[in-house]
Amino acid sequence: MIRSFVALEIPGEAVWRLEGAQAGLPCGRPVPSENFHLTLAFLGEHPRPVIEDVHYALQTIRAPGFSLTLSGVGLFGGGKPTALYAHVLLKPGLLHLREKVLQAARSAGLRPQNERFVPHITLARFGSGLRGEDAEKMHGFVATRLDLSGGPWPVEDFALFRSRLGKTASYEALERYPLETGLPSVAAGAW
Ligand code: 3AM
Repeated sequence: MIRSFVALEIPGEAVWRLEGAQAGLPCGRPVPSENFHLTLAFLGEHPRPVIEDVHYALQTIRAPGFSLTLSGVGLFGGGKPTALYAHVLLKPGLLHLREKVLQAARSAGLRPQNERFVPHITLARFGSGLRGEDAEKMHGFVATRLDLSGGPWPVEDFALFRSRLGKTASYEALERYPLETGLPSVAAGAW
């Protein structure tokens, strides 16, 4: 069985900014920078032939490249925060690619979750959730990171990842798929 997800890899300069944003984390487990990614769709655990079908469907995706822009940080989990993340601006190209990826997964027989898309890069995890003083400290920390910004950085491909769970999860890009990066053609009458 292969546990997998489809995601964007994070440009080097953005990784550097995100590492900076993790500095001084008051509690929780920071995500190692080699694990930074932006999830487009979590696929779950499936036998290899199913993942191969997903791969063939992902190969057929034709979608334009776009850019990645960091915009502040946030917490998942409401009153008991479970994760700290860097927020990424939701651009039309990113949303379009996500829709295409979900369609590809469905065409291979999967039923990926389709909850509201909050584009993000997870920076730290807090297990079952922070409470009391730890939660307060984390809210204070977030307040000092709201001005996190960076980019736009070009996104030229996306990838199918294998996830191996353990004390620290390890992610391996199984395949990469290019986005269309040609300059947009000038529309007729745009002169
Ligand atoms: O991009 P992030 O870090 O938010 O939380 C997991 C990680 O998301 C998520 O898939 C990404 C790569 O592991 N994930 C793990 N199990 C999941 C599940 N059962 C899940 N997302 C939804 N449902």
